[in-house]
Amino acid sequence: MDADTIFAVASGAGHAAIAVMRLSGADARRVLAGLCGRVPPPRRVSLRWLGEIDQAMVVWLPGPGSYTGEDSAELYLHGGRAVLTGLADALVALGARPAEPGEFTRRAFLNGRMDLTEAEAVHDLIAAETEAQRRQALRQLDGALGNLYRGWSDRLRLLLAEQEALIDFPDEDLPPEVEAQVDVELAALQTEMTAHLNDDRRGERLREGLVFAISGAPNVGKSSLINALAERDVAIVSATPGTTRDALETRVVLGGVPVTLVDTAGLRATQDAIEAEGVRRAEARAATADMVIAVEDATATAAAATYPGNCIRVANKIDLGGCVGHDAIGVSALTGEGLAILRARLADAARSLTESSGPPPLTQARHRAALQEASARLAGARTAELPELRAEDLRLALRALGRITGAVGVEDILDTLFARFCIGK
Ligand SMILES: Nc1nc2c(ncn2[C@@H]2O[C@H](COP(=O)(O)OP(=O)(O)OP(=O)(O)O)[C@@H](O)[C@H]2O)c(=O)[nH]1
Ligand SMILES: [Mg+2]
Repeated sequence: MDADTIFAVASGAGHAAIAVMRLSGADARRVLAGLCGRVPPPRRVSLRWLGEIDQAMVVWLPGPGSYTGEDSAELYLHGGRAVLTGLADALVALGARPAEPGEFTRRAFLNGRMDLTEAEAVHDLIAAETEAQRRQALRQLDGALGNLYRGWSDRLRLLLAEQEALIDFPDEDLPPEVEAQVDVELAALQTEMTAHLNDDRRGERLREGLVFAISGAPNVGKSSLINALAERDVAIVSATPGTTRDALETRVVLGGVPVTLVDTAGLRATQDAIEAEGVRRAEARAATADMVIAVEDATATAAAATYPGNCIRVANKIDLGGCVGHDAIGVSALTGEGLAILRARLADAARSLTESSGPPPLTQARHRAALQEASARLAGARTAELPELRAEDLRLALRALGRITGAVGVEDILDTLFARFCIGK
């Protein structure tokens, strides 16, 4: 166990009315007493002079019922730079050291206050930009995802115990129903895992945000459309076809989901090497986007390109007349006509790409990899010829599941996982 007592400013950087200093570790009581004399009663806000540094509200949070599980304290100070440096110097003089990013949460995990999915949710909640992301992180923080995986682990553990009994007492004939029952349960678990894995990456998409690429022929008004949707001047608009070369990005919120809109070069065959590179990039962005907004000119006769994935067709420049196909949305980036309808359609699309009903969705590639491994081991267990081999597959499946919640073998990933956190969390 880490014996250091750590501290960090948990509130945002810079000058503010109040700043929160956090302290945690075996020595927290002595350090706090050194700062403010008498340690206040637990979990009560008390006003204290911190030597000559500041007058602050102080909360003493003894372990194991604290966030980290260790003896901890929080101090609400005046948020000036000199106050915080003065306090940091005093804390170092008393034997504490500045915390690493995520170190409080890492200790909370190591002390069994939360599992890894909950620790990841703390990070996601802090990073959440939109309502839908916040809800997903909060649900995960509440243990929904961890409980799902632990439920599967518990069921696997029962099956493993039955297999082990079969290995240890091979002569005691188990009734054939037991064997059949094991296979039924294995099949059920595998079906549930497969359904969870085949979720179209909803949870991961919401966590990471979506990418919608605006694509189409030159001059149809793609750049005008991104400017209209983002309500700011993202891209250069001009009557010269082939204006946009680089892919330009801007973040918007649609249906509670963060969406990166990408404006791309107009698609056409060209001799110009720079424009050709733009076209190549445009095609690449459209191919990897979660959704393509395929723009065509309502007054032109040329049919718009078709895209294999999710696609919304938009016929622009309806202020000039022309016609709008039955599966396209008619808009004018110039007058704003039809844009509200387009926005609503895009919001619906963003929601339906990320919304999930039923069990909580998978939110991280790390979970996905471990679940794929667990699912493959289950498949192995179902076809294993010998009880010993079947038991080994079940053990490996359990291990893979355990890595998600951090129940087993995660030492190697903790550094990378917590390094993404803020200092003070
Ligand atoms: N009348 C009318 N003109 C438009 C509309 N949208 C764009 N334009 C004009 O069409 C021309 C091309 O617009 P852009 O937005 O630069 O088109 P683009 O698709 O980004 O073109 P490239 O970057 O060259 O592929 C400009 O002169 C715009 O002012 C519209 O809804 N109505
Ligand atoms: Mg353009």
